This record gives sequence, C-alpha cells and structure tokens, in this order.
Amino acid sequence: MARILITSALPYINGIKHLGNLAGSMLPADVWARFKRGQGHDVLYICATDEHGTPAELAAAAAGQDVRAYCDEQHAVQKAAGEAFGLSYDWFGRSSNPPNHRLTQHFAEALEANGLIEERVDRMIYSIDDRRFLPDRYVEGTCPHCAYPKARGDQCDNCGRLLDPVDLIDPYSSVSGSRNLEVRDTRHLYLLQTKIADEIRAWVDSKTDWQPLAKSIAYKHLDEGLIDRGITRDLAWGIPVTKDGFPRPGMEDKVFYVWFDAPIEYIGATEEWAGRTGATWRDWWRLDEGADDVRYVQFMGKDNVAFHTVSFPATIIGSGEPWKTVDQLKAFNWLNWYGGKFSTSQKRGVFMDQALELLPADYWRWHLTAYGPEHSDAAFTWEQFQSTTNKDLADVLGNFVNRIVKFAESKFDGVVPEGGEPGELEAKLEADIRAGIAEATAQFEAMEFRKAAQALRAVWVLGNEYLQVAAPWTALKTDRDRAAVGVRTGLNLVALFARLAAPVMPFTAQRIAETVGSRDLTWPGADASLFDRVPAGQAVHAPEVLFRKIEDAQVAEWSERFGGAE
Ligand code: B3M
Ligand code: ZN
Repeated sequence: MARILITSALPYINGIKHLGNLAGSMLPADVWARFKRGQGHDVLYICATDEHGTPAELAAAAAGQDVRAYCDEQHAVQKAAGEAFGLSYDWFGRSSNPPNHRLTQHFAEALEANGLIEERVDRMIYSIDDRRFLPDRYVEGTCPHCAYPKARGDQCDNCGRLLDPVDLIDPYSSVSGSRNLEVRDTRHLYLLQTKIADEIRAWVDSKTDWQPLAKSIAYKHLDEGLIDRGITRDLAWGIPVTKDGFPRPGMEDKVFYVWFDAPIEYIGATEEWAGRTGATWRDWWRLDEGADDVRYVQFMGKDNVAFHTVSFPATIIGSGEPWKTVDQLKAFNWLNWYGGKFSTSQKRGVFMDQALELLPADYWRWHLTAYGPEHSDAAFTWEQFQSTTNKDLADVLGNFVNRIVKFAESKFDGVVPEGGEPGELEAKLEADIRAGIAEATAQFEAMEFRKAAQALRAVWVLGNEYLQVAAPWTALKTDRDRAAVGVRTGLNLVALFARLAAPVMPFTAQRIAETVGSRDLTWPGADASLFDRVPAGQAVHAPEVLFRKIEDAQVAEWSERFGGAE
C-alpha cells in the first residue's frame, strides 16, 4: 500500500470560514483522504490555522483581544467546525506553535548559508497615530490614475492598476483613518528567488502530471520573471527573525512574512502530530530519512497556487536540504454566492457554523463535491442545493435504502432471506455495478470530484432500476424464491452503496451500513463478491429518514436570512 501525504491550504485564523473555503480546499482534500484510506493506503492528512500576518492582528484588535488569546479562541472554533463537517485531519495544527517557529527560523538560516538572503532598505508608510508600519493594502487614498477615492496601496479596485502606497493622493490609514503618515526607511530580509529561478523552473518542468490550472499559474509567474521577495515584516505578532539562533541584530521588532512561514507549517503540523501520537515525522518529509516513497498531494484555491508552486518551492530548493516537495497539486476555482462574494457584513452567504444549524454536514458535503468550483467558478444557489438534495440524495439514494429495507422488514421478518439463485438479471446488474465502481474509482484517482460524484449517483440509480425490474413485491405473490433473490441482492446493494458514499458522506454512509448490520466502509475495489457480503439471516432495520427534502418555504426563509435570488 502507498504512503500518501495530503495537505489543504491553511485557513486564516480570522473568523469561521464560509462554504467557499470548504469547497475550494478542505472538503475535497478530506474526500480524497477518505477515498485513499478506504483503499487501504497509509494516509496522513494535515492542516492548520494560518495565524500570522496583519489580518490576525487587526481581527484581534477589532475583537478587543490580545492576538494570542484571539488565535487560541479562533483555532478552537475552526477545529470544532472542521470536526462537525467530518474533516478527518490527522492533525489540525497552528502556525504560531513552536515547531513552525523552529522550522521557519531554520529555513531562513539555511537560505542565508546558501547566499540566498539579503538585507535591503525599504521605504514604507508609517502611521504615527497607529504606531506601526502599514502593509500596502492598509494604506488607502485617491488613485493617481482614475481618482478613485478608496484605492488601496497595493491596487486600485476601480481601475485595477497595481500601485505603490507612496503614489496615493491624500493617503490615510485604513486601520484608524489617520492621515498622520510619513514615509520611513525600514530594513527587511529578501529571499533572492532570482538566483534560483532556473532550478524552480526545472522543478515545475518535472511535474509532468500536474493539472493545467496549476501548471499555467506556475509558468505565468515564472515567465513574468521571478522577483526577490521580502520575507520579513514590521509586525509584532509572528515568528521572530533570528540569526544563529539569536534575535537578528536590527530586526528585533520584526517577524517573518506570513506567507514565508505558513507553508512551512505543513511540516510543523506534521511534527506536532508525531509528537502527540508517538509517530515519526521526518520519514514523511525528509527524502534522506524515508520520505522518498511518499506521494504528496496539496489542495488549495487558485489564488494560492503561485505561493505553492514558486515561493514555497523556492524556500525548499533554496535550503539545499532534501525536503519532500509536492507531487500533485489540485487547485479549485471559487465558489461564489449567487455570482457575488460571500460577505459577513452584508449577510451574504453561509458560513460553516451556520450551515450546520440548517442541515447535517453530508447534505453540504455532497452538494459542494458534486457541484463544486472544480474547473470553473461555481455559484451556490439555494435552488440548486434544493434540487440536488431532493433528487440525488432523497429520491435516489435515500429512497432506495428505505424501500428495500422496509420491504424486508414487512415481508421477510426483517431478515435477509434465504432461497433462490441469482439469474440473468443479477448477472447484468453486477456487470453494470462493477463498471460504475470502476468509473467512480478512476475519477477519484484522477481527482475529478464532480465526475466521481456523478459516477456514484449513476450506481445508485442502477439500484433503483434493478428494484423496478426485479420487483420483489410482485414476485412474492407467485415465486417466493425469486422475491428472496431480489431482496437479498437489494440489501447487499445497500451495504455496497454505503461504502461508495463513505468518502463524500461519511456520517450517512455509516447509518446506511448499519441498516443491514454492516460496518464495512472500505472502498469496493476489485472485490471478489459484491452481492453476498450481507449474509442470509442477517437482521435489517430501516433507518429514520436518511435525507429530508428541502421545502420551498425553507428556500424562501434561507434566502431571506443569507441572501438569495433577489
Ligand atoms: N492562509 C489561505 C488564503 O489565502 C491562506 C493559505 C495558506 S496555505 C500555506 O485564503
Ligand atoms: Zn484607479
């Protein structure tokens, strides 16, 4: 069996995440981790909260909290929300924890030892009233090109021009509104990416099986020409800048840039996992210590691809040390809300905690997997969510399980019946089902989630079609054995459908399996037998309703509350 390392992009610490964050990285990573575990592989699924950077500092200030206390609280909130959604991380770490501090400082020192770090003087906007340097996007003012009054220091949202904060007319701090600003010199460390651009390109060239979206973004940045990148910031909260293990002279009040430390937390969180579980971690990350047989797959939104295909590899490659780098990268487009952005302030969109107040996790997991923003941006609408829930889940999967188990309860004493022999109909069913499983397996292997979900649905439809033709309720009137074959086959399909549902809908899969006394949620590979794993004599129990249909009144209420097709 293979050793598979999976990471999904680390959610920023500030605030509970919306369905878009879930659909664009954490959920597909979990579905794929469950699929590979179901096949019997040794899977390590790692994630963490991304706790540094200006957003964390400003969110903590807005909450009136010390940053660490804020991060402690928010990490617990996000961890709980992930668990409630069935995100089966092996570890959900924190980029502010000691392993990431040590590793980030180690990488910076290794880069410096290889001549890839340089101190440079930057001219930055300092806010006297806020007593802090302002990152570009926290300076606002009038755009010198189009006179838009709320242009940000990094880019004007009106005309799209990239800006430098010193170009803004009548600038002010977006933190406090203060115009009491001045330009000051400040020293920062630069990672000399330009010196290893060829090595980075050669590394990207070697990734022959990357999907087009990941590859095109990587080459776009390489073709534009890499720049040397500032990897320190004038912030109080973050990983201190060190040299030979001590505070770096002149940088005592600076920290590493959040995007320099965040990807390193993939390794830091693995070290934490090992420390808490007694496992080893270097054999997952060091090629000279056993990681050469690991397949590493990353999941993220398309806006994070550049950092993962250029910047993070620059850190790894530049260190000159034999660290594992990503083998396959699955990037998603964006989920939007009726074509617009999710927004807490404008009450548009559903966030992870709210979603679970409305419906159980598996309803969302199915919809966001089967209709997610995989190859293009996708709009979430209540109307489509209602349609997929009512058709795919209630009418197809739920209906199949309920009708066959209830029939077995009412006509065969709630026991899998003896008698009869499978015939032509069952032989054809088995062939069709095996073809369907092969299709779903191939699509999951290819990390084509929408296609894999459609393949699953097609298999569940086969079950309903079989019951229509086998019609054990009709056969029972004249040929009990024939009816017994139909019921026994149908009940074995229930157990099989649970196994197929497990990666996407883990909670419901378990409930379905239990209706026929099964606990097997492994992925059905080339199993010898499909229709006799639930033996004659096994007691069966119809479940409470597996999926409740979404009513129009609910769509209306939720549209009112969270925004809808207004
Ligand atoms: N925290 C998520 C984002 O850009 C960012 C990912 C870090 S992955 C190392 O929304
Ligand atoms: Zn402009």
